Amino acid sequence: MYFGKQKRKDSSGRIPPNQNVTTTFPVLHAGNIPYYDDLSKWNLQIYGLVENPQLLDFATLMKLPQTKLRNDIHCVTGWSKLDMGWEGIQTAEIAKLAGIMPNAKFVILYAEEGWTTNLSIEDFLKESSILAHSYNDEPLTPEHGYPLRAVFPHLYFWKSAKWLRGIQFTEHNHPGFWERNGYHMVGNPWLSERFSWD
Ligand SMILES: Nc1nc2c(c(=O)[nH]1)N[C@H]1C(S)=C(S)[C@@H](COP(=O)(O)O)O[C@H]1N2
Ligand SMILES: [Mo]
Repeated sequence: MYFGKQKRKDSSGRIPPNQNVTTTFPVLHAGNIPYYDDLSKWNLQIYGLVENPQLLDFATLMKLPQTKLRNDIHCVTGWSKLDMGWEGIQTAEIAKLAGIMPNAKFVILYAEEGWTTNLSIEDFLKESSILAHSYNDEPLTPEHGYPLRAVFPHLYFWKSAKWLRGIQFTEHNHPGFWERNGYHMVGNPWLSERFSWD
């Protein structure tokens, strides 16, 4: 059972401005897709303004409370995809584990190959925000972020880091890979926050 919106035929009110619904699952990223023979060398680092920094291996991560969420995502290039089923760890669980300090206001996500993105602590901690290992009841495929990706359905999909390896809590807002190249620091699709000048 996925929590969240029921699958609905009627998509009215679900499509932000200048977006079109696709039934495919496009693949978009900069750089190379990582392939892992096994996950023994994989870990997720949680650090910065936290009481208890973490270095989690995949097995430990899988022992944290698991949640299934259904949501819609919106890519800045103009496609939206409805009713995506994700399973993983809600970001609130990560916060609970690490103990976020009061002066932590922003988050930097680190992916393989040094790719980064940034968002506010409020956006990171939304109930719909999830660190997903599975999509529609199957482990993520390599091109969609195996073994772990972030999903922030309320922000343009570029904030949803694939191949996630690090989460850093910071006081200030540091632009990530696309944000340094002119993409919006927040990226709310309902406000068409595509570029920093929008
Ligand atoms: N690590 C990493 N994550 C990334 C990107 C990237 O280049 N590297 N691109 C983002 C962008 S621009 C989009 S639209 C989505 C695409 O996810 P998908 O390929 O699963 O559709 O991943 C996001 N996450
Ligand atoms: Mo994107």
